[in-house]
Amino acid sequence: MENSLNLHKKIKRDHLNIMKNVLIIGATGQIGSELTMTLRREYPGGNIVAGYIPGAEPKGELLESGPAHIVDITNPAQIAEAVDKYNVDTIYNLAALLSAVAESKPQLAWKIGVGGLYNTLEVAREKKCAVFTPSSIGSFGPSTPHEKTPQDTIQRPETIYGVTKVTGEMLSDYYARRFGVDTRSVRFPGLISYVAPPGGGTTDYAVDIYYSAVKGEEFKCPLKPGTFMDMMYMPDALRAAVEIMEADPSRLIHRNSFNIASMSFDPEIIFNKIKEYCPDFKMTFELDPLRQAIADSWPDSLDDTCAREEWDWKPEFDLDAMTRDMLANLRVKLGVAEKA
Ligand code: AKB
Repeated sequence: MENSLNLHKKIKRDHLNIMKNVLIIGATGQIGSELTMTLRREYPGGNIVAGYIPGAEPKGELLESGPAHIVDITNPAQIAEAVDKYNVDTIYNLAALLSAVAESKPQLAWKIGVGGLYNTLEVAREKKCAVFTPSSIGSFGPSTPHEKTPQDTIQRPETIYGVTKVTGEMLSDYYARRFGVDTRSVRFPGLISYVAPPGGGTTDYAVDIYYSAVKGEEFKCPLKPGTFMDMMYMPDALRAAVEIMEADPSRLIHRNSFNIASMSFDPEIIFNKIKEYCPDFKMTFELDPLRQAIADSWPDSLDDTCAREEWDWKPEFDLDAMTRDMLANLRVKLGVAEKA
């Protein structure tokens, strides 16, 4: 298991001389802010454009290390303008409302998740771009087999987030079949990172718990013991997003969207793991009924055999490696010294 700082060395280096011009829509969000920097390291000769909406402007390194352009995904002209200006060949579409927040704004969730994807695919069709749009464990529902959920199975989610994700998978496959647009995707588990906060997901607790541990605060867990979900450390998720877009297309039987997995745990398992390194850490339960209902409807764990077979997907981080890296990096970020 490796330190996340080595991430950029770990993505397959046989693609070093690939020249890519990439537009990241939603570049200042939880995934986008790190993916944009990863892509700038991966494709140093290309235009790696941070697409953002007013009010969520890129700052610091993200702003200084490459071009940025206003791209509201609900405005197709803005997507087309950025693609033309920077000669973009690949679009990473990361615009979405996460599962819990989407339930309070279902119309907006659809407008961004499905309307925005349609706009992106239409620009991609006209201008011949490849498109990555993440799906999620949220694309499954209560009638899906919950353990080792297969790649191809029942997808009848009961959240608006899940409905937009399944629609997105199908629309992306349609554009690949019907128009030859190179659409590819992975189903992300809950993503854990010390860089940018998630904001509005069902799996957010697995990030918040590390902040509480480092700050020396008691953690109030919104989900009950026994609530298992797939989770992944951000460096693995970023590598997956790059590797699927670089995969040999002749090997891909699936496109939208691949199950990927690295670890599955419930609140007590992650708490006990953190406690190994922070012995005074305490957790109580203060349930959030909305998040609990959503989590109960999602799989406990995914089977990612197809991703392993079709493009050699393999995670690097398990719960222990992630916990050590999260705690070390959060201590630096929050300026907290490790207890002797
Ligand atoms: C959420 O909880 O909504 C997301 C997801 C699993 O897609 N993190």
